[in-house]
Amino acid sequence: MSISNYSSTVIKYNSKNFTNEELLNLYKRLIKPRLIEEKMLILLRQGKISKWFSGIGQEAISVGVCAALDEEEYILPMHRNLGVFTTRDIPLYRLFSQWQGKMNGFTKGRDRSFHFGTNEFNIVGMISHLGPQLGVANGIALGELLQKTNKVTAVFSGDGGTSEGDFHEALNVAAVWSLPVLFCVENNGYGLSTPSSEQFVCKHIADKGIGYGMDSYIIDGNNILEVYSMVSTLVRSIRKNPRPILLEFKTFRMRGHEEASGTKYVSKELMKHWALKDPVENYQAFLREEGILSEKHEVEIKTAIVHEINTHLKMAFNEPSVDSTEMDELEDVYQKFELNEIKPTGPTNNIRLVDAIRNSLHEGLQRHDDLVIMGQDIAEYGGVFKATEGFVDEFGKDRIRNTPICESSIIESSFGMSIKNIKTIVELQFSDFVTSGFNPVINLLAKSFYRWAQQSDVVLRMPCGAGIEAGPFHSQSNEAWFTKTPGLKVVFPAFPQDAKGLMATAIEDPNPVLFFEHKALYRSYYQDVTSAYFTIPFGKAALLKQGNGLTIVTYGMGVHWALEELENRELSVDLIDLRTLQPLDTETIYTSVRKTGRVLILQEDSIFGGIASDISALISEHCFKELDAPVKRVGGMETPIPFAKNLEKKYLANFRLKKALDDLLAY
Ligand SMILES: Cc1ncc(C[n+]2csc(CCOP(=O)(O)OP(=O)(O)O)c2C)c(N)n1
Repeated sequence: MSISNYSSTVIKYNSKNFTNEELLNLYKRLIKPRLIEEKMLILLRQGKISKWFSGIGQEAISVGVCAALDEEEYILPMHRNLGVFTTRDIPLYRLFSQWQGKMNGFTKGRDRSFHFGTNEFNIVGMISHLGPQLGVANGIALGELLQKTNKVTAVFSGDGGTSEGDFHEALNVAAVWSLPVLFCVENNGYGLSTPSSEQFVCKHIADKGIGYGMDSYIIDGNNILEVYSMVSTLVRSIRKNPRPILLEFKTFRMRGHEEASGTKYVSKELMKHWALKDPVENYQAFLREEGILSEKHEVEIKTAIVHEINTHLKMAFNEPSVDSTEMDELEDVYQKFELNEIKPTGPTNNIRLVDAIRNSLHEGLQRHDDLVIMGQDIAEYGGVFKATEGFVDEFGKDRIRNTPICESSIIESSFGMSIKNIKTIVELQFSDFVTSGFNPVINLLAKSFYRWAQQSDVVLRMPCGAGIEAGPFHSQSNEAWFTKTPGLKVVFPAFPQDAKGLMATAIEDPNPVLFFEHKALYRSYYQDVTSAYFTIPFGKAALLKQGNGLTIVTYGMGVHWALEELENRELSVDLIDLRTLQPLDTETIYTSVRKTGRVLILQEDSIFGGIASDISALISEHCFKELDAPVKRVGGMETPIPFAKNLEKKYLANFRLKKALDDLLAY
């Protein structure tokens, strides 16, 4: 613990509007993360904690921004923002336990360092990918706006992080939707080892605000009073007049990217220059010179904080290492959900798949008066497949939201809305375009419940499938990209009645659901669909035909191909329509295969790495002795999906179905 030896300040402070008590409070807040870090560096060298991203030299930003917000206002820090966590007064032992992967942390040992969120303290921590934070902040801010809370959301990024597409998308969406978000960019000169000059060429990051039609300001990030005053003024203004603002805090990273990586690539002169601008030392010196902080008081304050640190460290070290059962881990992948199963009864209407989905969405909007649907062209235009036609007139623009073309940001926002307990449905215009929002699906929606018990109450609508001569980017059946990721549910109905009931369940389920809708079935297939509201549980396949000679396992368009093929044959077949792929109804599959001894698995997607391969492996493991023939998989060719009719026809699985069936029966 050092006592300030600065004789005068390099930073010029303007304390005109502060009382001495306020100035001292900020001082206590400012030195706390510094003192914790000094301790952490020792522990790191002793191998007692893992990786550390130092915020030394940047504390005034975390502390100043956080102190300027109300405690109920969400703040989304990055890896160097210890000061956010301490300013929100999280008990230190919980932070220390988090860093040691212990139970008193926030992730049951499942994630490290600052990778956690806590609604108790209105903090949402980052995922490693940096940029998604910005889109999540938009979702929270949209939630605040719709709930009329007059609250601001603040989110951090480094200068390096601003190069990510997420940054551009988030600022654009926030501007278009006038979201009350404070985008706080800490320009500390480097992204890992890459200097800002190799990251972007505009003079200031704040200049980017102009491009998004957004006010932006440059703030001396090492001057706690400037940070606090500016941010306080701006948040007061945003609360009254919701809009995003971009702030660039000029600062410097005084230590390596992480402790192990060093600072060799930074010149000594630059280090010296910024060392003189140390935010803690300067502020201390200022308070001393102004007679606000005596040496005795400084020692008292520091001694109290060091005592707190040591006491809480002891608590964390005394806590046993984390351990758990396989069952405990598996149970925390999905939020528990008891479906209120409502059976379909009453009159029916002969309608198409797209009508059934529209019907179910409409019921969802009526049943949940805060449910929001977002997607490209879904409002006045009604969506490219017209699934949401007319909704905007009935439910308004707040709930039926056209989005800019930015899948990542919108999916990140849907996660943010979930944090505000608002259900969202996101329509991907074509399921192919989910690649542009892949990261938040796989890393935010899928993993957040397991990591910090945060639900992702989101349905992603995925119009998919081939047979419409639309080529490689409008025809994919990409469900297997998601069935392999724990934390996601994957639904793929083949019939209008199932689509309606499964969509109703998807809306109720607080877990992230990818809902695949085959485009070629939207308008081609009619069925008598129950008019009243009903639900269909996930994980229950439908046995469409029963027989003893063979089992066909399929879903989506495959069901219709199988039905067509069976029309021309006298065969005794169990035909299983899976309906949901995650959860998968393995019992129905095993029971049937044990009875018939022969199985063909049919999918539209190409075979390798698809769900048919996993089902095949499961059957081999569980029904090997009952099999009379090798498991047969039939799927699309191992090529991208071609455009021209004849090529597409040969690509598709039904082209090979007849022969595969013959081979299997002849075995
Ligand atoms: C998408 C992604 N790419 C690369 C990385 C590896 N990475 C972690 S932090 C970092 C540098 C970030 O720089 P900046 O945003 O300026 O923040 P700083 O570390 O300087 O605070 C990099 C490249 C990552 N975490 N995520």
